[in-house]
Amino acid sequence: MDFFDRFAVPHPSFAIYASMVAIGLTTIAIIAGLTYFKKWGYLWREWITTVDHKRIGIMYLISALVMLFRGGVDGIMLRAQLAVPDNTLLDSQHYNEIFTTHGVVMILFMAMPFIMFFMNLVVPLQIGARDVAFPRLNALSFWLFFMGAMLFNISFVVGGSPDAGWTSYFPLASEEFSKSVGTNYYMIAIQIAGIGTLMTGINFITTIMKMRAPGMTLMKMPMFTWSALIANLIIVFAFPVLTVALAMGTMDRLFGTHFFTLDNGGMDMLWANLFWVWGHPEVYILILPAFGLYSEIISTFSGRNLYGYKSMVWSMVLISLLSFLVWAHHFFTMGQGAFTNSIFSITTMIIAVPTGVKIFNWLLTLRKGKIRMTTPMLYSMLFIPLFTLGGVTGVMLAMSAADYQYHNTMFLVAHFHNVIIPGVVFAMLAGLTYYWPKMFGFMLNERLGKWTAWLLSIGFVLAFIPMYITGLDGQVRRSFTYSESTGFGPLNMVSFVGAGIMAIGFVLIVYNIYYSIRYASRDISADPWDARTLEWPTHTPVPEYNFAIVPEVKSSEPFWDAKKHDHKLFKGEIEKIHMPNNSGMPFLMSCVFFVWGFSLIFSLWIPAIITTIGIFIFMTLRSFEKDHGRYIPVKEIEETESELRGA
Ligand code: HEM
Ligand SMILES: [Cu+2]
Repeated sequence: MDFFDRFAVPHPSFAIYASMVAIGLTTIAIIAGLTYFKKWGYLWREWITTVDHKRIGIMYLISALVMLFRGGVDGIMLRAQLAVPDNTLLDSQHYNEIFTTHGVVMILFMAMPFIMFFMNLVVPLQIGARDVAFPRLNALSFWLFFMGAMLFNISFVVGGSPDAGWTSYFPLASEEFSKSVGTNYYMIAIQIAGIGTLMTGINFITTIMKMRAPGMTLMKMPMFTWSALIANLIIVFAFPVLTVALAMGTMDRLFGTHFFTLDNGGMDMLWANLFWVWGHPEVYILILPAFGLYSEIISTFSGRNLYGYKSMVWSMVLISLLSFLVWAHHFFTMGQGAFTNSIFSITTMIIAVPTGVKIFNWLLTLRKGKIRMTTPMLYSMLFIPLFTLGGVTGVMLAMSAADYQYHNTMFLVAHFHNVIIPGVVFAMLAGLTYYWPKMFGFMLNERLGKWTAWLLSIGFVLAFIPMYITGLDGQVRRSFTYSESTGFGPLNMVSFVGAGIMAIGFVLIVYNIYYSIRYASRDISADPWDARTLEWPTHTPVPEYNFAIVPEVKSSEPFWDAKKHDHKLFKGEIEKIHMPNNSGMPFLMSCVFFVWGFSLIFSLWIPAIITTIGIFIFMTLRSFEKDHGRYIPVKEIEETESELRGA
């Protein structure tokens, strides 16, 4: 019995049991459906074993959308609990668990895969490449991310959720104060997903440096590719820190080491430092690709090239360097002294300068543009003022002396949602609408899309602006309730209504997908937006090999030049194309990682040792494997091409 006790939920409630039943029923329904429609083979051949960057991208997208809803439900529950004073909907333990999983899911399992989706889908196409540098590694990255996400998501029904915040500060996160296995899930699930991310970083840096089409010098790369390159450089410098911190945290929890404890030579501030040396750059890994997307969208729908290309690039380079020099602004009040605080105050504020440069470049692009107000453009227009507000409150937080007032209040919660929702989430939805026709051959409905953009914006303002006020008045974050006498009640009710409006917006996205699948015209060209870069002259759907003939590039907007000046993008003859073979190994190896992670979380040592050996066996097998891919013959390419042209 003792053995099974560990898997039980330590602090159960009706909602958790209901979720268990729902998860069980959904799983059975999916398995039954796949069996009934005989789709197992298709799923295995076309998706699970795929090494095609476009399909891997779509799998990232599906994961991100599912996680958006998981994290969103968490967010609504938090707001519902705070809607009225002295509410008893959730108790303190559940509130702790929910803000922790909300934060982790939103940042690591929703926003990250969304960014990975865009990088996978867009970068190879934009640089005129046929694939990424290491296609099989790319599949392994995805499956490791996926298994990490799944492992994290079963925590609340098997053994208990983490409850020490998404920052998991020690000593709170130590064995002593977080007794359930929840924080083990945090340490190990993020570890597995993080290894995948690190490999993506290496893969895409190599891809962008080595596989650009002839003529595409660095300073002729499209802006999204630039942003992806810089984000991946940040990944390669930041993620190893996370890997090490999580490994140390795991050892503290499982093996009784004392890296982060308060006795035996441990140092809790070491965790805070390591966490934020990764954590601050992490938010730039999210925001820079978002900036890249906005740049593509704003120049396309303004009908002109991006203003200040070079300053756009240099501002991103500068932001990436500065992102590593500001981490201590996350603990101004933890006693590091006035001099240290001043230094980090200043470095933080300097980031506003390159960011401001970008905002002005977008505005100047718009100024002389012929604007087409499509859904992606509407998101971009809403982004500029809303994001600027978030930037301004960021500078307020950067003043270390003033931070003693804001610290750990709702002001901070308002600030970072203010940056991340208009900055990152809007960019993702804009980019999703923009690239949807390239992926699936039909457009999302524009009317529903614009409704969504407005609902999300209005909901956002109602949900988060009141938090600035209650925060300045002293409402603390991560607290499950407050008393009537504080007077925070009415503003929190407004917040709850705003969160509800946002929820309607998110549901509308799903409805839009459903509606467009049913009713949207399939008769669209490969270039429905009249766009400017190399992803658009490809056929829709994009064939496996992307480009039958590799394009030749003369500027950062080769497709636009080709359309306006009658340049020929694709010169030369079709030749046989080398492509990698599918492989089940990345998936199977990731499954072993999943079991390995699960065993460690529950201290099941024998399976942990067996799976560790298993992982090394997979690596050994791979290194002896002789698979050199295959060639697609010219005849097959010609057939595919003429079929796609005809369609
Ligand atoms: C959809 C609407 C959303 C709502 C209603 C919402 C609501 C909340 C609330 C009420 C809290 C504060 C809990 C507390 O401190 O008492 C919170 C924390 C947080 N949220 Fe959101 N959120 C939303 C979207 C997002 C998104 C899109 C992200 C990131 C991509 C995000 C990331 C976070 C993080 C990192 C925390 C901090 C968790 C912690 O304190 O450990 N949220 N959210
Ligand atoms: Cu920071």
